[in-house]
Amino acid sequence: MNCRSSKEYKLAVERPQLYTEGTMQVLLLLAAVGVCWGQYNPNVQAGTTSIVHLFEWRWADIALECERYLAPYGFGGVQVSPPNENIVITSPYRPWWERYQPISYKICTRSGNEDEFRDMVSRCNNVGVRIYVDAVVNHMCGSAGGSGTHSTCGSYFNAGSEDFPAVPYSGWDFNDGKCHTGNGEIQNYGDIYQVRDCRLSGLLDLALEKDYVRTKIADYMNHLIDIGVAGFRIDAAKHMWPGDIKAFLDKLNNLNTRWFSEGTRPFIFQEVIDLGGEPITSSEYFGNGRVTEFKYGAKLGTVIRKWNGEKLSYLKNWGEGWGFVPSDRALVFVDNHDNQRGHGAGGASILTFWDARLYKMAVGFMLAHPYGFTRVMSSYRWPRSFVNGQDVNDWIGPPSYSDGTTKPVTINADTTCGNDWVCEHRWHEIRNMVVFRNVVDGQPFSNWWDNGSNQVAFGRGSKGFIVFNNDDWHLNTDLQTGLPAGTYCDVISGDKEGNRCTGTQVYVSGDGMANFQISNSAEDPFIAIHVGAKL
Ligand code: AAO
Repeated sequence: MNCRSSKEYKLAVERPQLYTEGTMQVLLLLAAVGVCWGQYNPNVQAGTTSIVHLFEWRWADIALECERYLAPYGFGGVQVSPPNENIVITSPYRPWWERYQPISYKICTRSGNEDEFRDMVSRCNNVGVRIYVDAVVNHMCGSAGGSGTHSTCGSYFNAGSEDFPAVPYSGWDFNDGKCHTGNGEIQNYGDIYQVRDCRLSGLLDLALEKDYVRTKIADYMNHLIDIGVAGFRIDAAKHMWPGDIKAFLDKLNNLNTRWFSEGTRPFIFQEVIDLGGEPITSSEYFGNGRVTEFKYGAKLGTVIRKWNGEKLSYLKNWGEGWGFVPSDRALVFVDNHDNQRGHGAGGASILTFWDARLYKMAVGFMLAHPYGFTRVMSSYRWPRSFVNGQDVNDWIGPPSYSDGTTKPVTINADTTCGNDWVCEHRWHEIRNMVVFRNVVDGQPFSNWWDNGSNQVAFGRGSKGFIVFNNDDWHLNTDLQTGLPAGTYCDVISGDKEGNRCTGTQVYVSGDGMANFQISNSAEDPFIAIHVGAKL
């Protein structure tokens, strides 16, 4: 998007004499509708509205997936795993979380090298699919990381002396002096100074108040921007002062004009876990970009599981009405790479691919509802093993060969993925709801209906309508859809292929009414119709 910088807006307010009346009006209008602040805009291509997290995928596979699947089905972009060099951990053997322990900012990981990364970014951008990088910049590796060249690119480091010559960072660049807990770790999330100045799980905490550190981080991010990425997830943002984040974001370049219009700012979404109950709130980070709304998946999971007396009918005021951050500040998701395996926060209510039936309903609800910018999770399978309610295999890394290299994502004849890649984004219910969201983009939330229990329905203006039956009895009811008369193909039970429907057909009469029947024992107890799947 082309838009004036916030600096210019500030100048216009402070020194209006510099601007003509017309320009002033445009600037004030842009500011009022909030589109002038580029970092909130996902920079997806017009007509696309969601991104997918291809957790631990290789760059070569992502490039192919952009071309063969994501672009054709209208996915706007991909969040990729951290691309910078990380520590190699062998006990346990190559856990996924080693990638959250940086050793340098060289583009060199199990997902691929810099050439492969560049190739992916170009090929995805060329088909209109954006790349978002998970930026791990709060810290380097853990204090117990040892010394040597056990890193994904072979760069030497010494965790004990805080020496990372491949950046370079030395002891001066870490926060040790600022942290006042006995062991240098965060011990109490109720203390905002500990959370920002001490070590998260023993990870060496960078001194982000130093201009040198900010510059090194900005150099890394600018390198990625110049390659063509569209934005960043800021890992562990809660553990950095909002002002320090702002300081390195202010040093970032505009996006590459090969794919983005002049003056486009990188999209920023910050990982701030705010479930309430801690002094640090996500609103402190709004000035920098969007934030991850963790309440979203935690609450939606509770409702769809019908825990704590929750019912789908309570979702009528879903969104800000549930105490979430403003919609235009939210990045939302049903589960993420942490809480799908008990890391991070969200708790037991989080729905994942392991609970496929409920999960599809949750993702369907998320993609139909207008709140927030949506991210779909795409996972790999691992052998879960619970001991006292804890998955002792929560560390297991991506499908890989015995030498630790990641297995490619193979595609089966039925379009699902092989090699233990789950590919939730290819489940036809989820993929079709990504399309649904694109079709209804910009349409208001409308025609809510509920039975006071767990049967609910709502529309998106005159473009789409969705009905859920999460009760233990049959649903059979006539509802106002808001859609033009005609025969629609339910995109949950099937697909529109040419002029026929492989699933249930829904007949909308001239007054917008339609009859819906959903068995409570259906594998997918929900129906979604939209004008793009009208026969
Ligand atoms: C690994 C080992 C550690 C070892 C360390 C260093 O597991 O034993 O000490 O290496 O050698 C990932 C893994 C970590 C891994 C790390 C580095 O998850 O296990 O450590 O890589 O390899 C906090 C942060 C949040 C973070 C989350 C995991 O605030 O930023 O922990 N997520 C990101 C990434 C994540 C990554 C990192 C950060 C580090 O997404 O993949 O870690 O780069 C409360 C706080 C939350 C806090 C949780 C942590 O949550 O509010 O902010 O998240 O605690 O448990 C209820 C509450 C909720 C509470 C929750 C849990 O739900 O309502 O507020 O309980 O208590």
